[in-house]
Amino acid sequence: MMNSNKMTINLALFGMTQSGKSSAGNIILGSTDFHSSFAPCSVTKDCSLGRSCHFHSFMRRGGQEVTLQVQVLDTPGYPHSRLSKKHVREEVREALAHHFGQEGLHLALLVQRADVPLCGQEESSPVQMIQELLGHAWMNYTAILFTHAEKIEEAGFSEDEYLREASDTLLTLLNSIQGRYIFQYRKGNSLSEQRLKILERIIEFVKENCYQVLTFK
Ligand SMILES: Nc1nc2c(ncn2[C@@H]2O[C@H](COP(=O)(O)OP(=O)(O)O)[C@@H](O)[C@H]2O)c(=O)[nH]1
Ligand SMILES: [Mg+2]
Repeated sequence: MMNSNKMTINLALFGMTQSGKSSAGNIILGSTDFHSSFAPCSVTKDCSLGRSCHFHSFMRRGGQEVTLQVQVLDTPGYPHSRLSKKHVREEVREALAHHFGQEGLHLALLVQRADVPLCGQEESSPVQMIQELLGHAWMNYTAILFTHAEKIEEAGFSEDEYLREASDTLLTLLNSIQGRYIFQYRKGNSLSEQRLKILERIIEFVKENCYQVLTFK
């Protein structure tokens, strides 16, 4: 949503349980709104919306400084250890309609652990959940956020080498989403530096998409 000098970017997080969705949401928002912890099973059953503070003069548009606010929808992991696919899908569908029904969604982030190879496109993949919820235009509104990216460095790979040697499933997916990906490192950089780098990439994708949104009834 955009009025003269304020812009709200709406994001939704998808991915498997323990992929780092809530933690990524907290980094993006600069908050601890979402509960994030190690757990041997799926904990989150409900969607929840978090809002960032206003970032003044974060970007310029049409010669004007724009104040940016980011809204992030955190969702239950899928596959879920307690809830059926149908249950999770309907929960997320309602939340998307409730929070972004009119304003629209700018970007869905598929949160994927960098140290867990993405394998075949099975029935139970979070990618399929995104396709079912976003519809045929999903490819234009999806990016991958790789968490645990520090493991890539620890293994002595560069980002490019990692992507070159990635599974065919991942390469095909990246190809369909026009190479939109972000690496999230938990090392060295302060949280605000991490947030800035991730936000800059997100804005880049949203701009490339001409600020278009996907609306939900
Ligand atoms: N080392 C590392 N740990 C992470 C990263 N992202 C998340 N975690 C940890 O992984 C666990 C699960 O994260 P959480 O955000 O709750 O996952 P969710 O189930 O997808 O919401 C937590 O203990 C996080 O601290 C990351 O990039 N690197
Ligand atoms: Mg979570």
